[in-house]
Amino acid sequence: MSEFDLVVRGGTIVTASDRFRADLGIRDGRIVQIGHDLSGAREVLDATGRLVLPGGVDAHVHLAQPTSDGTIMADDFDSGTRAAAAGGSTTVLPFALQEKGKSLREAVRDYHAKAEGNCHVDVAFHLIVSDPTPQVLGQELPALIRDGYSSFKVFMTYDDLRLTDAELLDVFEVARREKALVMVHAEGHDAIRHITRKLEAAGQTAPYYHAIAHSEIAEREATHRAISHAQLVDVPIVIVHVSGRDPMEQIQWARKRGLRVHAETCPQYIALTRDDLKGLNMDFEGAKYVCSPPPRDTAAQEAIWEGLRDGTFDLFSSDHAPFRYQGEAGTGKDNPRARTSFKWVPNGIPGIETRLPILFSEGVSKGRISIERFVELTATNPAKLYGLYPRKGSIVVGGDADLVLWDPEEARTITQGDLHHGSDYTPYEGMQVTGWPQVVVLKGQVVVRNGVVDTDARRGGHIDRTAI
Ligand code: DUC
Ligand code: ZN
Ligand code: ZN
Repeated sequence: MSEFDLVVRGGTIVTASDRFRADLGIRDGRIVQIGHDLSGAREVLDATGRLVLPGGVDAHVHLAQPTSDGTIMADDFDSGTRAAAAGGSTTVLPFALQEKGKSLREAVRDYHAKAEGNCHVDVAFHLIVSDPTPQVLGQELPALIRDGYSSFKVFMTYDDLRLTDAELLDVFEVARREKALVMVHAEGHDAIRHITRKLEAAGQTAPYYHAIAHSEIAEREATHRAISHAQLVDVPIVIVHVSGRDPMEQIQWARKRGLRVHAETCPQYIALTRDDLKGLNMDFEGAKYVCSPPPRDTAAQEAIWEGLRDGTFDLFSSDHAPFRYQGEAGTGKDNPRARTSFKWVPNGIPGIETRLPILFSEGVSKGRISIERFVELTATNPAKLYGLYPRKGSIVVGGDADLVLWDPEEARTITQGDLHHGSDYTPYEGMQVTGWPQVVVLKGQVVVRNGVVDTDARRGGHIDRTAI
């Protein structure tokens, strides 16, 4: 009998703290040895000239999520997790969303049914709490947290999702008692609505004006308000999808006071600007870039890089929220109502497959961050923060053998035709990147080889966070 099922030989292993040459011995889906000249394997992967990274952990993705206006998300678990694998992520955390008036427990049950048997990588669900009724606060949420759904998102904007300040404080209290982590979408609803009304009155309804309505000031104000509420209750929070310097400064302010405030940013805030929402001469093509918060300007991008370097950010997630541009019968971004005002354009852009190549290329290849920091932001920290470490997020004996053999020299031009997601476009079309995942291993099994996904395999599944 072979000692190992798989040996990964001759690569440079990178973790959040170290970079070294070694072989990896894998048995029963786990790393069992890190050493030199390992032999006795059923299969050997030659990693010469490759970086061997922990599989990416994408802690913020939306798959098959219901929307209030009937727009259909472009990815279900099959296509979304296939795209994740192709882009080097072996664990993703999507959201089980409670629709207003409905049960949170039911939402989790439905979401499991959607995921079951359809995952190409491992998944763990965050919750979205949109209707904190006494039943949800008193029973469903505490019970779900104890069952391992230990992180949930709340919104400070959107008519169908937002919580009032009083409700935010109530859910923060539950999180503190049950030791859950709250992710906050911090944008001030009334400020956005106020600007939107003025823009619409002036006939400024093209997609570009989404970026004006969703002002960074509204993001800054809401970030501070969320932090203040969390301070009052004494609960840790994550401010998700931070877009620029103003909200970053609020997070730095909180940290200086010893508050437990974590922060996440995303590819769109280093690779896009609000000018992308202009499309071609302020036409509707700009809808392809509509997401919230929107990308800002080049100064904001520089601020984000500072935060990625200096530790302000813990997490670099995709915020993959995929819609088709041209969906059938009004189900895409380009639909008749969206043409009447930016406020009806479905919010979100695809990015699950391009997250790692964009940060690697713009960050590591261009010398802005180290490869160790890349691993920390994209795999280790998300695994630690969301209760998946050390099984996920690093390369350790006993951990899952989730690995990426990364070619740091591969030059690619990102283009829709090469991607695996369900959207009919990528906002990064034409972007040149250096560095791409070549082989991806999930629990000791090769799921991507030479960039080609084993589409039949579906070796992923839901991770029970109580069992880590
Ligand atoms: N928030 C997200 O996290 N993703 C997409 C849209 C949004 O508002
Ligand atoms: Zn959000
Ligand atoms: Zn999101």
